[in-house]
Amino acid sequence: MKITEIRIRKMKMMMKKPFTTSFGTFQEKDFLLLEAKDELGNSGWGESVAFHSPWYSEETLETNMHMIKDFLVPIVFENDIRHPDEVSELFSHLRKNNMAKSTVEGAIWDLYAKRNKMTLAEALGGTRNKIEVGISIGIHEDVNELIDTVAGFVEEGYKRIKVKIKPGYDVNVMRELRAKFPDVPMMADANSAYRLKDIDLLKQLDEFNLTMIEQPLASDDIIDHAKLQPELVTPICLDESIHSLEDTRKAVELGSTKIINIKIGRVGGLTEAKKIHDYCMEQSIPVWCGGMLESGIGRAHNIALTTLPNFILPGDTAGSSRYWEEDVISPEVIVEDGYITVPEAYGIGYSINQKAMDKFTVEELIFRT
Ligand code: OSB
Ligand code: MG
Repeated sequence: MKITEIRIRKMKMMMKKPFTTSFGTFQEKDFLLLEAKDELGNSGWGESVAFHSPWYSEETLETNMHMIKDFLVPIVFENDIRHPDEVSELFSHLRKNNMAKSTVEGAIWDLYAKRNKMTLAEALGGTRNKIEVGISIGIHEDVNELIDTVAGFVEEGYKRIKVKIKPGYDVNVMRELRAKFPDVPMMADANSAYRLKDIDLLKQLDEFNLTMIEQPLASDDIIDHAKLQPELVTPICLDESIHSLEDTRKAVELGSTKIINIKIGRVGGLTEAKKIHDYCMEQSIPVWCGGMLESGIGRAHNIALTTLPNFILPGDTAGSSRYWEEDVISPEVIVEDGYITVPEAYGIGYSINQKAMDKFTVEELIFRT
């Protein structure tokens, strides 16, 4: 297939409510969407999960723009791509910048699936027609407000509750939550807010029967996590530390992690995500799909990936209405009883809500061969 046109949209969407992690608060979401078109008039969409600021990783919307415009688009235009698995290969001589690479690769996966009249889930080898979902809840300084928020999402049917923690907002908060919700599957995400010296505090979390603790230590660490894991009953799940199949293998071999959070953008695209999934399945390491507060485009990619068989834990792919008054896709992503039904239309399976898409577009760049 020949890619003949690429359009990049700079987007700005307002979140319904601010979302706070140990590294910062999101309210306005600035990000990129990318549309790739082929010589037959098919079109595919990808989303950059890079944020406005380098909080979660070093990539930003602007570094992604630079990478895509100056390096990735020329490569895609110069090559005849037979299968989307070739894209990460074509990008492999360029270091890191995984979220930028994933944006382009994601659009090509969608395009490929549409061109071949299959769903993205089918193109990836997915086996489910509905996926089980959990929800990630940001830091609420008022614990009673947090409890009300959790109660609302439990009521809506979400299958597991993840809460963000940070130093000073951890054992105390989890104790109150566990007392209120004794049977709800629960986990905590520290987003790298602790160090090995906090081991006594982290051990106290074992009391609450958490499904896992996500990324307690440094964002680039696998060594200290390997020292921490044997001291805890609670399984560690790595998020920020995992950028590739190789990172996954090393973390698993060292015993740094018992569960992997796969984020398509963080690992450089769906092809690498699938490799990590397959390796973890062989190693009996469960995986789940993380979230980056995506619009409907990124959400649709996450849903398709989650149809693979080793996604056995509920992920963070909540419904559109959890984040947005109006999403850029139609229909929006709907969660019923803790499940999302995988769409049956070709490619990502959702249409573009053109009115919303245009309303939230700040700038559009067009590249043609
Ligand atoms: O660590 O998983 C994370 C949001 C922004 C940055 C990092 C993370 C998150 C979330 C929210 O936990 C996931 C979502 O609802 O999309
Ligand atoms: Mg996380």
